[in-house]
Amino acid sequence: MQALSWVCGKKEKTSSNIFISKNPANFQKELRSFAAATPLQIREAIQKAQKSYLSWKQTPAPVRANMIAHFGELLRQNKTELSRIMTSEMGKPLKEALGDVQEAIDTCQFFASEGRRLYGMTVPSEMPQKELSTYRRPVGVFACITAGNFPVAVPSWYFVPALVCGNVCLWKAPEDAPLTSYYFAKLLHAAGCPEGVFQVLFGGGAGSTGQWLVEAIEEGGIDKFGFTGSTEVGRRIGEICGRHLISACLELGGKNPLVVMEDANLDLAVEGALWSGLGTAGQRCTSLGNLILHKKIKKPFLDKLLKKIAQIKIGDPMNKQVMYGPMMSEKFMSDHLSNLEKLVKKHHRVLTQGRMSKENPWPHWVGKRSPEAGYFCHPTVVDQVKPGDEIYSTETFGPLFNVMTCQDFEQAIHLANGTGYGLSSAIYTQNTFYIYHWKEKISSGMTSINNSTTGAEAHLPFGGNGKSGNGSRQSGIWVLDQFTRWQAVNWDLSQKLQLAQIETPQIRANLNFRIN
Ligand code: UN1
Repeated sequence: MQALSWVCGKKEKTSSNIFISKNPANFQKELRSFAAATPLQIREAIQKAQKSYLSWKQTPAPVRANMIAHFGELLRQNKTELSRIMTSEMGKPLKEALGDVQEAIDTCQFFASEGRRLYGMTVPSEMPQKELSTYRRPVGVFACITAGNFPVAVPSWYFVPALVCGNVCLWKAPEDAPLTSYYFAKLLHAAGCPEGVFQVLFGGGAGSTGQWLVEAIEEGGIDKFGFTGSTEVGRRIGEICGRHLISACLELGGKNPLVVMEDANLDLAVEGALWSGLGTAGQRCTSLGNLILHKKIKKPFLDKLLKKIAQIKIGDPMNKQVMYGPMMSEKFMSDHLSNLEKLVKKHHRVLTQGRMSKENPWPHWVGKRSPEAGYFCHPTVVDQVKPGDEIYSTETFGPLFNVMTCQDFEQAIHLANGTGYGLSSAIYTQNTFYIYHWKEKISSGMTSINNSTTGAEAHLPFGGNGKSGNGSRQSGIWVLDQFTRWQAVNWDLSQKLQLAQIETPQIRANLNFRIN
């Protein structure tokens, strides 16, 4: 197998820093080996990006956006192949992988026309013969680290608007999905994006390319940083960016609540909880963390939900019937298993848990191989969780969610807001009083009413509060503020020195004007 390294747009055949992309449903199957970018290669990539910026920012925005329209079209043409690569590389079911690519196509469609807007404003001046206007200007070199769970949609949320706005991009692609990332970059270049304008760096996180890219912020040359991943790492990136006056776009963890009130449509809420909790094997930042059930419906609701869970099919992610496939990698599986050991206490009631095996089988396993060939884990529901429990406020990122009981609406809000995170949330109810107050009082950046915590649409602002981020938002028109800076222009045509905020005769004359 040949190592694939693609730094600064060129392939290098050898490197001492090799890592291998494996199929998590069958880890004997090695997909491709990759060479991790070194600190020196990162430096070279930053220099190349700086050079490329000079011409890319001069390229008219509608021309830049045409390239994105073309990229969207190539994604559409390659949707099935790219989705299949994604599924075999990071294990999400094929139908979800198709949805992941579709999200990127939708993002391209949205921003392809934004290149013809990127509106500024004209503003009236307080002086005669003077024009005031505002322009969105690109920020410069944008470096970004994304996670493997959304290997096409999430990078598109960053890079599509960043490129339309005139920035140049350096991407540390996820260690768990390098082949998918390689394909993404190939399509972007095939769409006409110059190589220096969009560069990919392969490698790991701590102690590897990701860490070195963050350290490169200290050397100058990076103007903007994006990160999707854990709160712990995001906080460190935010600190470094803060020291260098670089604004970071941080999309971090979640402990997302889903509340079911006493008047809810229970069957609908069961579907929502199931999908929020176990879709993508719980490996979404928007996955369900705490299921908060009103005491009046707790028992019938949980009975229905557990019955449904007992019937789900788990296994080969290429099979259309599976609810979820393997964990993304051995690391994600072992983190999940150690969470179970660390966080589940004696007073909790737990439905099935652990890694799937011959000794610990799942009754509705789907697949030709045995589950031990991959990183498959049981669904875990932890009941009787209390606000003081560590598991209540710790992100677990696996097929696991908690169950809590609330006495009334006020307590539901209190439990929903109490974890310190604030990414996504959901409530199931028909009561307009509850809905009105929920929208106002829930502290998360995104909330759903009678829908799941996951699956935000591609053109609404995506992002969180508290430990879920630094207030930055992606997607839709809101992300433009991440990738542009406002420039204010004063254009004086009067051939006089007209001054604002100084009492010149002209200003006095204006101030003295009275309506009799
Ligand atoms: C993530 O897990 O980082 O709303 C992103 C959702 C998806 C995106 C998740 N559209 O669940």
